[in-house]
Amino acid sequence: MSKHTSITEFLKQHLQGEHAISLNAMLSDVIDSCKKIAVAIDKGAIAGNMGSLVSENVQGEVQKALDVIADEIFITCNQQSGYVAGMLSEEIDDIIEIAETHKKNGQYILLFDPLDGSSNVNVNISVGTIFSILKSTNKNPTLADFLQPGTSQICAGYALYGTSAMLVLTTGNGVNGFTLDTDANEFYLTHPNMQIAVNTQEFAINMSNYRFWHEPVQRYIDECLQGAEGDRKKDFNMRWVASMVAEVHRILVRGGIFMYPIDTKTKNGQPSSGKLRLMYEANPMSFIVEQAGGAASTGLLRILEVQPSALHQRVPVMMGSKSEVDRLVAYHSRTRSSKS
Ligand code: AHM
Ligand code: MG
Repeated sequence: MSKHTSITEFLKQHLQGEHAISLNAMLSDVIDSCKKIAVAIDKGAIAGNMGSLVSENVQGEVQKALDVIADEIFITCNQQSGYVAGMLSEEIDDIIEIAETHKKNGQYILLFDPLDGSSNVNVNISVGTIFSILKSTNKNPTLADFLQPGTSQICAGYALYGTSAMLVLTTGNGVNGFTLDTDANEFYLTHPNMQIAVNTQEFAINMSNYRFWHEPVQRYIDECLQGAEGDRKKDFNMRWVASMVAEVHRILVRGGIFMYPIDTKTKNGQPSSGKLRLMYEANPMSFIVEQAGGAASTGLLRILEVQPSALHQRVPVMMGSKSEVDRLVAYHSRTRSSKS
């Protein structure tokens, strides 16, 4: 018997209010899918799960990239509770409709990135799954039902497939982290009431984009790099895993700031609006970060208050220790007011 509380027991004890029964059923399916994805990741190349394309191996067997496998697992498992009315995946352009037989009590929308950081798969570095749950007013949700701001989320979480597999969750009442015991095939509460340190000396950003950033982000990073000799009067450390789940998890454990800002690059002739997706990356992670005492901003707006206009919309992301996010927001507002 583990001395830790199992996630099943924890949810039974802690979920309260109007969503308790439905959330319990939905989270049980989310948990199952994350366990299955963890197994597929563990097997890696042995199961032919690597590579970046759906392809055939020499025996003519179909090999699938892990992000396709993770997506299929997540979609299949999460139709079972009967509470999900519609889904949105990073891997699929359109809304995923749920068969009538699967939505007896369909009142919720599940949004997810089945395998975030998947460029890390072939080099055996941490990846994760991110999810967000919204209430739907409609049993057959339309685009308008999906386009709710992050403040409407009733639950968000991520699984991190790292040195151990972990599941981190919020239902708007703090953040709790669970570690997968692979022998028992159960997650146990190992990180209760996670809190982000207010002050930090660690930042995460893809430095290769420096010349494309706007001035407030360049200024913030310049000051971090100047360290003890500069205005910040302290040295900073830098990390970049290229997996948002791993960066946010590190911030929950030891503080720091993670940024994927807007830049001056263009894609298909369109100006950049950041790399990360609002609905199933930025919003769930912002909900978790705020619930752990941190902050999350685009630089100009609280991420959770951004009104979505498209399912796969991208946003600039700055999240983590509150004092650092506040500083970045102040740099952005100074630039804005000096231009007006
Ligand atoms: P993905 O959803 O296609 O994996 O992309 C999101 C990932 C984030 O996890 C990570 O922060 C970022 O992309 C890494 O970007 P870069 O390739 O610039 O390092
Ligand atoms: Mg992603």
